[in-house]
Amino acid sequence: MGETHSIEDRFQAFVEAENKVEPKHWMPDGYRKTLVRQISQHAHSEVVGMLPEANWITRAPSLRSKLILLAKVQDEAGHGLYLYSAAETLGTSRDEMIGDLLSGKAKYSSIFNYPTLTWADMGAIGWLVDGAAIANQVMLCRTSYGPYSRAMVRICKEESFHQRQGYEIMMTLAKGTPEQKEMAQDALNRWWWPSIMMFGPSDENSPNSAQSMKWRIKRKSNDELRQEFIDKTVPQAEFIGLTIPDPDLKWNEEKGQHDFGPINWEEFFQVIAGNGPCNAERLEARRKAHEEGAWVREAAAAYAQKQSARSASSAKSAQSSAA
Ligand code: BYC
Repeated sequence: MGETHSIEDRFQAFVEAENKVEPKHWMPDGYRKTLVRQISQHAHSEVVGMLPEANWITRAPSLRSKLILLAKVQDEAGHGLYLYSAAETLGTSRDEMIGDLLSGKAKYSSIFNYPTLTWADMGAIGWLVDGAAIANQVMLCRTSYGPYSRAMVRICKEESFHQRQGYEIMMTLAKGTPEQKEMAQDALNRWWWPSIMMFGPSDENSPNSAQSMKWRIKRKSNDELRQEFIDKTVPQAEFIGLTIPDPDLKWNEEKGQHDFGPINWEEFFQVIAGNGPCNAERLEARRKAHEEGAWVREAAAAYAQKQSARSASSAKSAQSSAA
């Protein structure tokens, strides 16, 4: 008689064979819960992430830069929508997820709790924040949950445009007047460490990583991705003549990667606990937008109801004329 395998074992073998899990498949409760947490937090990050950049749309220095920034911010809204849709396939409603964001229960990326003080911050966000997001999201294109993985493929294409948009701003400022170069350097100084923190706590302090790696939700660890991002970004800074604000940063020939200085984890944990420089302001802006959008949701619901009543009554009359 052959060995009997539990349904959990079969699920594990299924993901290890690089199959994609689809909404109608059986999955462990923990797998579903982890995905709803991660995908909804990812969606919230896209939507909250629109705020620091939207702050500069009216002040962009040219029509060209305004158009590009506007398109980028709209892309982030689109990413939020794909991601909420992917999370909804797991059986949690969008209303519930948004409710958790507005009540402060759900997290969103720590990075969006920092202020955008100058135009150079638009460059630093595109270059560093979108650059970090790409490193994480290229890995997530291979995640085991089908709808999440497919959303990531599309999002990554747009993110690479965003990263270039940011780097172009930094390059222009770095080649500009001494004041412009200083502005670019100041933005790099302020955004570098928060961008490094975006990858999450170090592997030994990451409670969700081991299980997520086992289920192939995550394919690389927080520290691996952080290292990849640093190694890729350091030469980009050198190329435009800017200095990464880390005196301990140096190439380690033996390891074939950069060594870098200590991360201020106290700051990171404060920010994700709601005590960052802009947490209250960001949530307030989202709550206001949600309240002000109530009429749109009501109108859409009333329209949907009217349409379904209309199609129900036409189906009924078709039935009675057939009879
Ligand atoms: N910020 O066990 P860990 C964008 C939380 S938006 C806040 O390692 P996990 C863009 C973590 O949630 C891109 N919280 O967790 C948009 C967990 O808390 P809970 C956003 C963080 O899930 C607009 C706890 O710390 N990208 O690109 O295995 C304009 C322990 O962590 C953070 C994504 O969301 C953080 N940085 O790994 C421009 C990517 N890090 O939930 C750009 C998708 C950790 O247990 N998410 N925490 O209470 C992921 O890949 C993973 O969730 C993470 C964390 C790598 C972030």
